[in-house]
Amino acid sequence: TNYDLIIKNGQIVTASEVLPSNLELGIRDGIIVAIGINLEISCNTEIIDAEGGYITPGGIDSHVHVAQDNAPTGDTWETATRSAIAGGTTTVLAFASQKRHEESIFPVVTEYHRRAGGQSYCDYGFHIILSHPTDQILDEELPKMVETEGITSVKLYMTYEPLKLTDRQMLEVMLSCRRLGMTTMIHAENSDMISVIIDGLERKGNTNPFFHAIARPQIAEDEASYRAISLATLVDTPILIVHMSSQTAMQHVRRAQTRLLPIHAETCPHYLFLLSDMLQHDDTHHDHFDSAKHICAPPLRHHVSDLEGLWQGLANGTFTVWSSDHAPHTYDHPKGKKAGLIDGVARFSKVPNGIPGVETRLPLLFNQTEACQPPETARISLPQFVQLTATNAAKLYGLGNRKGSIVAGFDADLIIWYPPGDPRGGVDISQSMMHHGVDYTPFEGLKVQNWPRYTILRGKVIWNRECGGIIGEKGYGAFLKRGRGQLVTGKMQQPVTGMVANERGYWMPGK
Ligand code: DUC
Ligand code: ZN
Ligand code: ZN
Repeated sequence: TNYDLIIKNGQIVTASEVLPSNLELGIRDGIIVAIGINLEISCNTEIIDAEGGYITPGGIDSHVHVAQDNAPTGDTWETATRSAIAGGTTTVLAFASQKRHEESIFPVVTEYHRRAGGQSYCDYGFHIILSHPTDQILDEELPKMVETEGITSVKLYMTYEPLKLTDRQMLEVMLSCRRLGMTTMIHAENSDMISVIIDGLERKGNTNPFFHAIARPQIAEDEASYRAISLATLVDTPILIVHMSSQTAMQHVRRAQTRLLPIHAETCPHYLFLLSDMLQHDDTHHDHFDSAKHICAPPLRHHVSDLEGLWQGLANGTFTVWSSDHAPHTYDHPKGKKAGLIDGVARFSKVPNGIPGVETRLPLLFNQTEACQPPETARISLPQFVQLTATNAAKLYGLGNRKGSIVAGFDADLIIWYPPGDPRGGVDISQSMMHHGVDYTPFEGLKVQNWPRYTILRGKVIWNRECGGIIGEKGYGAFLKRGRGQLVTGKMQQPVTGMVANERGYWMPGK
């Protein structure tokens, strides 16, 4: 046996185990081919000594926005994926977004392929945002997308005028996804509640960035989340509610899971580490509008207890995935965040939503495990970290046969962390160390005790923090044709009384 690369002296972490450090990883042709003791070294074997550091699967960030039409500033595929690998992420799933007037989704996907092609440092795939789900798209095009493109997930919006679907449309999409084994992602906020509040705030001149958080209260997320779960239950379709920010909404998911419904949830670093005081006017800032840097939807919540509730959900398994919702907008640009500064007057409703975070996603969570904390303050275990950042996303989105775990036969996508307690791993997060294309990080000043030392994609070191930084090549990242998600089919519930499946798999009112 010949290995191209052997990694030794590391503690391999999978979704279920932390393995002893005498186990070595043998890699050939970009694939993990052996996990064993004293692997045979040949003259062309490269060796990396992990020095006792943990080795985790390369991160899969299943929710990033890159070069979408609604974001004229911010990242290109080059800058976003450069940022991803510097933070340990080896696969991103981004969005190809259909606009209302577009009658076919094939040109949409072609265009997003054009934007990403040859530009990516990491592997990537697309979800399709459906804003105009015609019968033609649902019946003819989606099946082709699954077969020819390996695009096996859609995202639906319940809010935002240009994107939002009616309940009926959501049901129709869910039925198609159910039939095709696609994963349905849902942005759950009640659109009318939010627009009524925004109009009222604007009439009173309450337009500073802080009012963004007032305009999108928890009840709007709570109601829409419960409605999404109800719709999914009616048609017996698995869903994933994206970027959940509040405990009350999360509890609907928890209750549904207790009933064995296939309801999945995602949360993101900003909802666990940041509060709405970041949106407050702050006199120490030179620039009083810079709280707009923290405008995202759902918004940052108000209380530490809100954060605590979400930490519980991560620890008790309510959340399936931890994604960044990387949505980069340049702050100091008239089409970026400052689109909300009109003749010197702040207008929160004109600020593009979203914050960058693809680079900081993994270190922020790793810092909450026993690798960085004493057992009494660790929020989650190392295997849970692996589940939330890689394994579950791979399974949910149809990559579970090749990515998301450290096992023989899988792609050698890996992070090697600094040895626990090694001061070289400690980082004060700041914009100056970021690799993205935007001019700020919302996590400025947060400290973490460890940072990816090496990022490895299909056996190649693409990030070496001490020696060269970004050493991968633009264009090495490949488009991933995905299979059907594994977590979307598993546990099907009995349909609501009175519904029977017809031969196409539709649940219809029975006799
Ligand atoms: N909210 C969204 O709905 N999308 C992108 C970013 C954000 O904050
Ligand atoms: Zn969203
Ligand atoms: Zn998003």
